[in-house]
Amino acid sequence: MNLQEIVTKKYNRGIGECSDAELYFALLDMTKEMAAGKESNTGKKKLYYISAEFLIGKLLSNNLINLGVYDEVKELLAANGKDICEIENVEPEPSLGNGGLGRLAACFLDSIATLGLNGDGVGLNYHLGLFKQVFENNLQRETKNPWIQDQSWLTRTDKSYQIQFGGFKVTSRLYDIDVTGYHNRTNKLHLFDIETVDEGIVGDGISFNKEDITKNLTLFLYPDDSDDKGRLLRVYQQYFMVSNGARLILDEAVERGCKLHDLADYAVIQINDTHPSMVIPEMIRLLMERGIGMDEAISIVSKCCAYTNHTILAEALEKWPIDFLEKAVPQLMPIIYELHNRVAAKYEDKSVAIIDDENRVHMANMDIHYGFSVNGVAYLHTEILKDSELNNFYKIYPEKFNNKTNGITFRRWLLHCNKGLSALLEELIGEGFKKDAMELEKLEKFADDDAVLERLMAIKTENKVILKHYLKATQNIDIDENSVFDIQIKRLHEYKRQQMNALYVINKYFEIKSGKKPARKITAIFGAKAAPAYTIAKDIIHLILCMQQLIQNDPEVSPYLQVVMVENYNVTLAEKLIPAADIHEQISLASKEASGTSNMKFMLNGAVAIGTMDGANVEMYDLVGKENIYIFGETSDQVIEHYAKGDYVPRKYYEEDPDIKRAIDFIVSNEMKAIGNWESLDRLYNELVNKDWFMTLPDWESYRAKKDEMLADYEDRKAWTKMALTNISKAGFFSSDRTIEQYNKDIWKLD
Ligand code: 26W
Repeated sequence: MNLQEIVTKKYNRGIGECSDAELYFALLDMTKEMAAGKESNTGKKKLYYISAEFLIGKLLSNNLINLGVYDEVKELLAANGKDICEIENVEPEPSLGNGGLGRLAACFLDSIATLGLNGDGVGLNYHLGLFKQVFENNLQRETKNPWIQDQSWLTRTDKSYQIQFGGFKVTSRLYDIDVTGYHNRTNKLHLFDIETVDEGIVGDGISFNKEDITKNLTLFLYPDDSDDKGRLLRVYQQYFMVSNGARLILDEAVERGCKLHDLADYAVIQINDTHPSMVIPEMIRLLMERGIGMDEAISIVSKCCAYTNHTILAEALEKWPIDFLEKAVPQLMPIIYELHNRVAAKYEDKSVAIIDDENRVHMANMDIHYGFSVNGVAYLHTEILKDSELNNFYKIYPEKFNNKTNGITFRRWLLHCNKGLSALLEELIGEGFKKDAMELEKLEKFADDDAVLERLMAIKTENKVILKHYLKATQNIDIDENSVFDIQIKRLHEYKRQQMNALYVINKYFEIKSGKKPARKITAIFGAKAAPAYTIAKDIIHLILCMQQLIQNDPEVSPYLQVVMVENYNVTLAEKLIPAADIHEQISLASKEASGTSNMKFMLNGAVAIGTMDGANVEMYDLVGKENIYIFGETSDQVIEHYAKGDYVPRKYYEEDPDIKRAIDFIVSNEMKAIGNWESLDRLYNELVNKDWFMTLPDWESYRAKKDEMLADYEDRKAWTKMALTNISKAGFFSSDRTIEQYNKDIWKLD
């Protein structure tokens, strides 16, 4: 049925007489119906991408684009006096992810379907998602983020399993979301849930009884893991996810004619970080339940499972205490012991053991021994894994290690979020780039075409105005489109160094006060959520929000500098912020950011990066050349050496560089203490002067100099726009279609 028919049937009215919400639900029905009509689930071998996060973003526009009807629907709505953008605003954003890892999973699903590959996602249906961030008194507060409505993208299926935990059982229910490929097939995102989940147990903010598993299991993504109860709940969630996933995989394989002995010909499982690692022992257990011997079960599963590592931060590599596993999933322990014993019998080296001397199970170690592939997510990251973090494993299994540099889907991060730029590109280089991203290189021949540069500039300004109106309407923030937009959006983490950017802002504040005014107003925009128990990260948010208030109220400074921290940064906001950026900040401490993916989105949208030689910035640098990116700071080798020698002393920088001292002292100044929380500001001050684990201070001077250089260069508007054009033209490599082709060729080998 077309939209008109659906609207008539559903509401017995014309399109023009419907509310935006009614039209959204009608479009939801239409899209689901169209998606159902597409090919899916063909091929003998199937990929299962198991992930605790799928940060899918709003789906309406993207589905309309991928189904090839966006323009048609937009025009039909317009002819009836309706604005498709207003209808998009009605859609709640599913908050099923946290950061890059979850968004990557969503981009991958889009590319898998677009390339026509047989592969589905498997995850959990968190009712309240990741928390919603609200600011109060310049502090982050967490509240729940309900997103599921009576009518939604979720389709209830009749799949249901009994999942056994230590001492009790739960019944699962599978919900599916269609994943529409761009002008191609439809795959599925399978989200498991339990029917006894009870949103009513949530009290203030995001507090709830963490021990009431049958009621809380699928309430939140990453419930606060600062205490044992929260961590134990995560084990329950992870097991629930993988046990359901493994059963689904077996059921589907058998349906396709698999005899279980040949499971590896029917299924390949990509383990997205360690959160789904229990799928290995669980799959072994299920195969044994079905009559396969231990040796063979281990061998089969080892041929099915591949592991992706997304971090080298030791604290993010999960290690579950045996006590937790004994309590939550006792049936897995005999298998985990067996897997451990086999490794221990072969390798004396304790660093490759599965169970350590403190009785903790190292999930990544299990993945590496009992999977056939281990990949990092950018060239540098994989090199660091091989050379240092996982070197002992690399020496045992060199053939398992491979790199798959991350990518992003251009459907969402260009066609959907930047319609002006997409239209210009189509006019200049044809439509080919939509399917073959490398065709963007054709743009390079316009690098000296003044008319094209003018139009690129105009599109950027238009996007800045769109952002301005959006922030005004949604957060009551006023920004000036004639200022330079300098944007840093990502999870709040010390290694990403939002604090360094904040110190730059403080320094600029002092410069302006002393009469050294920038050529043009700078708008420093931040967006970030801090994990609820990550105190210093919350302190950094507090600092930024206090600076925002302080500068806004200072008539001497506010004409030249503005700080904006957007509330509840999410995919929807990213879609507005990225097309509007002039400068993007990719300033992690070299060696710490596995890849980064916002860097790719900004590049594609014609922003210029300031960054360290870290993650995918390294490949970006290789692609655009040193003239088109602003690189500063120590190299990963230098940083790794500091850690090895333990020779970094922040206080030395604080005492020797008067600008650094002035900026850090300002954190605890009377001006700041008049508006801020003393405890938080003092803690952050002490952290920077005495610890600074992620080495902000050594890079600070080169960062300041590089950004000043960049801001000066911005004033040559033509030369700057030429840089933007080059960035766009070289962004093709970062299409997730390329990434997925590589996964398929090297790891999945789907037919
Ligand atoms: C302990 C549980 C845990 C640990 C870390 C949950 C979630 C995380 C992160 C949010 C994981 C994450 O998002 N990593 C990011 O993955 C991206 C995709 O590969 C990379 O681009 C980023 O560099 C990496 O930080």
